[in-house]
Amino acid sequence: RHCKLLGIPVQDGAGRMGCEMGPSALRTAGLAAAITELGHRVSDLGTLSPVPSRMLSHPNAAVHHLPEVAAWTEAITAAAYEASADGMPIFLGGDHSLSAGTVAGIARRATERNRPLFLLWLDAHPDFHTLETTASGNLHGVPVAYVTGQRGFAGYFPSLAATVEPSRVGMMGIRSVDPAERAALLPTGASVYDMRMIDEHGAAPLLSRFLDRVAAENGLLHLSFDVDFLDPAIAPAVGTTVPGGATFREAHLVMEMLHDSGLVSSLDLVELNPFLDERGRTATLLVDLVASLLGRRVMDRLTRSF
Ligand code: DIR
Ligand code: MN
Ligand code: MN
Ligand code: MN
Repeated sequence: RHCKLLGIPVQDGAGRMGCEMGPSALRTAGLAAAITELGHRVSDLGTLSPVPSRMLSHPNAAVHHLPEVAAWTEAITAAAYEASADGMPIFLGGDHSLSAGTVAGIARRATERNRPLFLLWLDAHPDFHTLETTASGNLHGVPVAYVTGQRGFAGYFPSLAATVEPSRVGMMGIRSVDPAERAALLPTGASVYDMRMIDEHGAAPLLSRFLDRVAAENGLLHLSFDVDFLDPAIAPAVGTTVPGGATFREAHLVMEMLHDSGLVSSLDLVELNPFLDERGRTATLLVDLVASLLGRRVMDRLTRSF
């Protein structure tokens, strides 16, 4: 594989500062070397810069940094489209508002290739607010609504060249959902695998079912990985920790299964806030999870059957 790293140091979509250091922390934790060791090629495309924004305000007074996030989204969409021409883009965040752009750019690419785009959202939150419903006003809470073409973004966020079919969205690790998000998500047909479902059934059968659908439709799969998918005990460096997240082994299993499927064609690593970390342990864990996604096994298996 040819992995292409692109730093996207946006932090205006989060409720506190620090995500702009995410790309640096991931590089410092050895992301490129970990990928190279697995026999893949790595190109570092560098880091996007903030772009000038125009005046923009929304009737929902809670919404903040709308001009900045809208301008970032436009620039990120173009960069993601470009990066997806070949190889596997890995977008280093930055807060989760960046996925409004990465998924939009990848969706345009998928449509041009006549491939359906599936989206796997690993997160404590569904990020399904619209500009009207967000109460925090933190725009990292809106990207899934935007890329699936929900109403209310026109005139604020860039218009989309292609949307993601909501029924092609899978979410795992969900455990903090606002009432407006729940109401809006229910009728969409998105597969929401919340923590209770992981407890009851295990992550593996839920993920298998989703991956079978991607394979059956010959789809492309974009993986969006929010640090708060993980339990805060193992991944403290995120501004919106929620107890009861994915364990170390659940997270690695998900990544290993994704590797075995061969379906993931692009990746976001988002919400890492190195200012909140304990000596880089969260960044290091993310690097190890990416290694699992790209073929490293924690336990090398002598046999696949038992
Ligand atoms: C919450 C938290 N639903 C909000 N969202 C977060 O602010 O809209 N997403 N933290 O990752
Ligand atoms: Mn500010
Ligand atoms: Mn998120
Ligand atoms: Mn989250």
